[in-house]
Amino acid sequence: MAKRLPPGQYPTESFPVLSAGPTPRVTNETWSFTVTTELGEARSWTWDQMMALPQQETETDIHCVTRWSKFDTRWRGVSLDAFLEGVETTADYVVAHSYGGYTTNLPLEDLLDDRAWIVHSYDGYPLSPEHGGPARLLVPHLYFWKSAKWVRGLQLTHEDEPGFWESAGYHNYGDPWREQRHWGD
Ligand SMILES: Nc1nc2c(c(=O)[nH]1)N[C@H]1C(S)=C(S)[C@@H](COP(=O)(O)O)O[C@H]1N2
Ligand SMILES: [Mo]
Repeated sequence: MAKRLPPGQYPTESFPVLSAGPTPRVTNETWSFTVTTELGEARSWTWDQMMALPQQETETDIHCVTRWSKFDTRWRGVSLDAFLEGVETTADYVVAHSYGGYTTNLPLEDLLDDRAWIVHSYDGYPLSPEHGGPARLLVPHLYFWKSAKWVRGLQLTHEDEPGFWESAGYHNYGDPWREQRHWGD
C-alpha cells in the first residue's frame, strides 16, 4: 500500500476547525466568485452560475500544518479548470481572497489539471460555515492553509505575493510530502 501519511503528521477521525478570525456570514445569495487577471479584467460567477458548471466529486486526504491529517474526505464542487479556461493571462501566480480578509498565494499551475476545486459540499451535505461554507477552495496536495475558506476570488499576478500565513513565516509553497512548514524548510 502506498504510504499516505506525510512526515510529521498523525491521522485523525475528527474534523478540526482552524480559523484565524470570526466566521464570516455569507449566504448563497450574496456569494460570488471573481477571477481577476493581472490586467484587471474580471469575470464573476454567482452561486447559481457556479452550480450550473460541471460538478465533480473528489475523495482525498487533507494535511494541516498543525500535524493532523484526515483521510478520505469527500467533497463536491467545481474544478478550477472550469473557472480558468478561457481566462487570458500570462501570470504565474495567484492570490486567493476570502470573505473576512484571509489570503493565500499559490502558483497558478497548482490550480490546474483537476488538482484544485471550489467546493460547496462535504460528505454529502452543504459545507458548514465553520469549514468555509458556502464555498471554499480545496487544494489537497498542499498544506490545508492553502485551501481558503469562504473564498470570494482569485487575483492573478506576475509577482508572487505572500498571503496571510505565508507572511507570518509559514512556507511559501507548503508541500506536506517535503514537510515545507516554515520559510527555510
Ligand atoms: N478564510 C480562511 N481560510 C482558511 C483559514 C482561515 O483562517 N481563514 N485557515 C486555514 C487553515 S490553517 C486550515 S488548516 C484550514 C482549516 O480548515 P477547516 O477549519 O475546515 O478544518 O483552512 C484554511 N483556510
Ligand atoms: Mo492549518
